Amino acid sequence: MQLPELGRLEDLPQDYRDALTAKNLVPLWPSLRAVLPPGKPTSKTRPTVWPYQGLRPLLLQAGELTPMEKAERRVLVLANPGHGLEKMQASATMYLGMQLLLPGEWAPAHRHTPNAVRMIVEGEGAYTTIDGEKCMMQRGDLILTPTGLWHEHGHDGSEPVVWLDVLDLPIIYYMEASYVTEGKAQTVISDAAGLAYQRGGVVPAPVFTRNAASFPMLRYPWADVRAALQTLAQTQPEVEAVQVAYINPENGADAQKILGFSALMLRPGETLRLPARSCATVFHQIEGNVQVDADGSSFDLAEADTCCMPGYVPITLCNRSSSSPAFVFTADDAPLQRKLGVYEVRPL
Ligand code: GTQ
Repeated sequence: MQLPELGRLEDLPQDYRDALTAKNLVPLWPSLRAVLPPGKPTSKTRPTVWPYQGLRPLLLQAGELTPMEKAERRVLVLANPGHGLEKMQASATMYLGMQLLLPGEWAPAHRHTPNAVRMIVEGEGAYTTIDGEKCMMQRGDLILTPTGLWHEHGHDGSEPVVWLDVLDLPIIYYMEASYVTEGKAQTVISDAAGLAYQRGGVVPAPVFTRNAASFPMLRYPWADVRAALQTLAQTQPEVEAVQVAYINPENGADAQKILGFSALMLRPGETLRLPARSCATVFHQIEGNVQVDADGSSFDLAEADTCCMPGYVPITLCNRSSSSPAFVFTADDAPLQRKLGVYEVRPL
């Protein structure tokens, strides 16, 4: 239905507009359609792809140009031009960065209000220590750094290590709730982070001292997630999407409170049509080659490539190989939207 056209700012006499401005007042009607567009939100989030082979040499160059002491976190931010590059946003809520740590380097301990996760892209021998739990980094692993927990990154290996940071920094910053506290190097309490939780159906439950930690599992090894996807594909061939969600094993809730994370397997030659959802979605290719189509854009993801798509558009994923499965990591802001009551799925 066509909405009636509303009065414009220019329709008002200048002296009236000046009188409003002088009293910090603004008429709603000239802006009403902009803040409440009919049917579907306007989105600054543009479909955007960041091919890894394009950014990798620049990230390695940052390793030569900027020592750790001058960077603290050596990161190239994957910024969405629709929001303006200087905003450092992939979407309204999501921040993406590729972080480089060179052998022997140390990214000092701090803690902050935004939640972070790391998806390891390449290299061996690096680790991150979160509240005393040392988490080794291997390609495809997901490591959580929930809000407020101390974390620092170290590297005992011999090759550069790169990982993808996904943070809810834009929304926390917008809320004027983003800040950091610097700290001293942590004492490692355990280097078997989360191992106690990596068995389906059972969680640690010592009598009397049941762990009520809100983030009991910090590391989700790719080998286990990949095996879960392959088992799902083998045992439930009729399932529409071979997909697993990263959850908190104590309570089955999303692994973190604001952003949600999942892994998808596309069977050889498979095309998957995802309905329009209100959340924005990030796709990161772990293995294989997937074509992502949405909102008039088409991205051919090679290994380690990352793209983001706005909400409210259907998305099609297509495994370009007819002989090998493809594996994709996804991040979205569905957990936040569900909590706020604005999450929607619009069936195809
Ligand atoms: O590794 O702690 O990409 O604090 C941005 C902010 C990474 C980190 C980022 C951070 C970190």
